[in-house]
Amino acid sequence: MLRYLVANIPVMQNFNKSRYAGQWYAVGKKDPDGLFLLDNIVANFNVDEDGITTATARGRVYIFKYWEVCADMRATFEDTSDPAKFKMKYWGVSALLQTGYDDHWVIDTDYDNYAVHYSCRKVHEVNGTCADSYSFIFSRHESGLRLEDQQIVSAKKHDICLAGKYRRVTHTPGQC
Ligand code: ODT
Repeated sequence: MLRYLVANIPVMQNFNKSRYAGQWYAVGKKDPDGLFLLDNIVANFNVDEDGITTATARGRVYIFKYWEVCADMRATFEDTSDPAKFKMKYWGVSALLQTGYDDHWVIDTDYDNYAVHYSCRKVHEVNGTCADSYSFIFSRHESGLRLEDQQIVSAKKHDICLAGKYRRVTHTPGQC
């Protein structure tokens, strides 16, 4: 199996979106082309009683390359035939922020400590690999991943062909 084809990327089996709900701190990020969220990124994933999934996120961004603001983002999630693969429509509370419609795939999570997210924005038509991806490593803990989760997360980064491409996402109290 050619893992580097977007269609073959392994995602979380038997994903349970209700258990994924709640607050997540981004602790690592592989940026897409034209990066948006820089640091202090915290996301809240919500599933209501009808199964409707929404999220909010906050993080530090630069607008027009030099103007630093804390972005308040909103998103709605559409289910697909695979429970770990969503389509995410997102927009900013302020109109100056990014809007978009991205894949939101859950590669792996234990729900209580870590989650590995992946999104491919553009698939190469010729060879099926990803031409523009981004990925978040989320932790339930602001302090980062527990030692025992770091190995699992490293293996998953390798599985999605993004090992070595992540940067650390810092959290500075009071910044956002
Ligand atoms: O930062 C970039 O460079 C690309 C990222 C663009 C997407 C930002 C939009 C966030 C919208 C709010 C949704 C957050 C969802 C979080 C979900 C789950 C947390 C585990």
